[in-house]
Amino acid sequence: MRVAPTDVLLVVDVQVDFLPGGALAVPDGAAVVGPCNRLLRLFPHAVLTQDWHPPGHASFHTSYSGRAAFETVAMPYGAQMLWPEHCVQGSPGAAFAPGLDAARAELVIRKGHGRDVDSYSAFLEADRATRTGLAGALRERGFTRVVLCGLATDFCVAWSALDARAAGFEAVVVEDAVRGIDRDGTAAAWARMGAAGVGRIGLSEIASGRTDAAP
Ligand code: VGL
Ligand code: ZN
Repeated sequence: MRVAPTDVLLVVDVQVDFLPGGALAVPDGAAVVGPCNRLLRLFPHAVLTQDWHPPGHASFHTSYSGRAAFETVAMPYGAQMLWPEHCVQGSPGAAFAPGLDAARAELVIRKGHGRDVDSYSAFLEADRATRTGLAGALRERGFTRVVLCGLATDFCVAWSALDARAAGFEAVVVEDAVRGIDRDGTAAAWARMGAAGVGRIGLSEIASGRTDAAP
């Protein structure tokens, strides 16, 4: 694919807590930083997401007595997977990965900031009713295709790609610029995305649309 002026890159949750050594480390998560930087150079427009939870967030197992990480609890909006405390607002773990070329991004969407509702998706919180405002922002700017990279394939990347489709955008995930938390979950996420019309592409298949670049 060639990058078009109506494309926007969505760099999902490339944050310290999702890298090796972080509170909710994604296996091989650091491997996405280089490819995401390459994409940040290729795409003239980029938005970053930042998982951004208050202390005592409803997705933390420590917010319940006798609950372990990776168990699920019933929330008013459905089943909620419980996680180790991660990406607490303003904490070092919530910062963008060191080395991520974040400066050029035009917009940062922070998500999961309400104490009682999680948000894997950059578009819609887990109650599936509260909008983040991203769809409106992208539409107002005239973007029609969302190209996704970052962490984690089976959670925030997949939910964001599916919701991009649901909101009427084309969506494409760059397969070598994402990593998943769980292997089976990641395979299932790719299947769901494929069924929803989310495209899958390799980094090497993306050519710059900039007129100053060689064809
Ligand atoms: C994520 C679990 C909890 C993600 C965020 O970025 O994929 N996963 N919070
Ligand atoms: Zn989170």
